Amino acid sequence: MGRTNRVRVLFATTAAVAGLAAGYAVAGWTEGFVVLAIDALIVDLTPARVVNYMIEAVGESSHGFHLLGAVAASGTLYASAAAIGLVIARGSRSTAPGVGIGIALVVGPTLVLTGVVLPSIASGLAVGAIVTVGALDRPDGGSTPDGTRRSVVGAMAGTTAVSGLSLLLGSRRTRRSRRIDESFVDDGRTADLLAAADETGIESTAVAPPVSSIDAFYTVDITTAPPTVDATDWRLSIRGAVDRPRTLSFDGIRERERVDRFVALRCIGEGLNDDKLDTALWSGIPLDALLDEVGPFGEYVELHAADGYVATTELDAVRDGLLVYGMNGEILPREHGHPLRLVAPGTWGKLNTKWLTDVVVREAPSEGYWEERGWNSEAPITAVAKLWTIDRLDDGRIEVGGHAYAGTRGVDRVEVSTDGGATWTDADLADPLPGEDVTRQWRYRYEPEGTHEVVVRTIDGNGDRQPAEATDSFPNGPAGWVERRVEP
Ligand SMILES: Nc1nc2c(c(=O)[nH]1)N[C@H]1C(S)=C(S)[C@@H](COP(=O)(O)O)O[C@H]1N2
Ligand SMILES: [Mo]
Repeated sequence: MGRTNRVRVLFATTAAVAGLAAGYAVAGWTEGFVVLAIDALIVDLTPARVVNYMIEAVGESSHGFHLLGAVAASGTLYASAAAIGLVIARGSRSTAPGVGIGIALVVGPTLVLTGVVLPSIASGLAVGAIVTVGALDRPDGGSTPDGTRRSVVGAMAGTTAVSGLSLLLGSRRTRRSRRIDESFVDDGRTADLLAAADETGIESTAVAPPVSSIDAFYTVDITTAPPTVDATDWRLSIRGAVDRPRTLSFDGIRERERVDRFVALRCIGEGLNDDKLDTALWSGIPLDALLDEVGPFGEYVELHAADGYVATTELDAVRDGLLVYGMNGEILPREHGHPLRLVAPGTWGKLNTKWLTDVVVREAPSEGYWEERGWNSEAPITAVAKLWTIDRLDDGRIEVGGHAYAGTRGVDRVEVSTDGGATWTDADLADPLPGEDVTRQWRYRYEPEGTHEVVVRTIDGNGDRQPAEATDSFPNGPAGWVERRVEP
């Protein structure tokens, strides 16, 4: 590479870093940040086979891979814009046209990708600034190699300093975007329900509480950052194959009589003993009542969301669902679907659409995000006893424990074997939580003898024992008995 080219690459790279930093400073970790917009595009365009493989092989951390791709793609975009600007600026008498083109090539695509004005302009100006510094350095116009080095180093040092500040501003912006200026108006009912739920808890220092805190509750998203939806502008539209389509506002929904219900969510793509299974107290309004008002004449439903997600199933599968705006007595947090999500007992997590915008009734079945990728939305929830904790007690005994779950069939018993499945004993169970689709804590204490295999299985409310046959999570959810080796 010639010296001029090398200098150009250095300036272009610096400009890209400056542009991304400026965008992050203004947008924070939201969909207004170009990296996350490109990331969402990558997720959208990734073939189903790859998405399924990543979920099974890598799990949630698979977000890291496409995020890396998104950083590379947005960096390349900004660096190319800067390089083109630089070439034009250096080739003409005035730097203005080159700088202008560099800015335009950043602002235009960023605006198209994110749809948000301010971060786009901030990125454009940052790239423009570096292009200006680069353009003022002209090898043919009297700049010495030393002068060039000084301006490259200056641009890089300046960018590093500004990037540090951007990190700070961006993370403050992220925090602000997570805070929701809505209070959950409650009459103390949720607090009473949560206190009563706490009472059902099993005596153990290791087993997770019966109701998961908002922070402990798992999240699964198709995008890397949850969308920011302002409840004031947001509307829920119920339309399609219905006699009287309706649009509801957030206030309109909150004026209706509220229902509070404990419901568990579990991700169909989780590993057998993973912890993408949690129960919370959800507050909202019954979907059924709204359906009666609109008069559906189709049997299928599409649930559309603000992040581009669509879930599809038979209407009857979600009819018992709640449209919720409250979680554990608080306003539904952004990562769990603010302002409104569906929580439908008896369904896998993926139908429980967050950031819900449209309920579209259909006369024929259609395919949503996961259905297009081969996952079965009608698969019954598989039964599971999770073996989450192996706790050594002070008296030398071992306590194993976890949560058991079988969808709306409920959990009647949990059986434990400490000899690899040869003999079985009943585990202690927590009192059941109120609710028809909830998890149940279990624990078992015993005197260990040497290295041994602990196996657990549940028996559901119908008296059916969890099948032993192991299957992958794709496409019907994970099955089989959880087994863990315990060292003395
Ligand atoms: N809009 C939207 N809704 C969504 C998802 C999503 O990516 N976007 N993920 C689904 C999946 S796969 C699961 S398991 C649950 C998880 O809900 P949680 O993140 O609140 O635990 O949300 C479902 N609803
Ligand atoms: Mo999921």
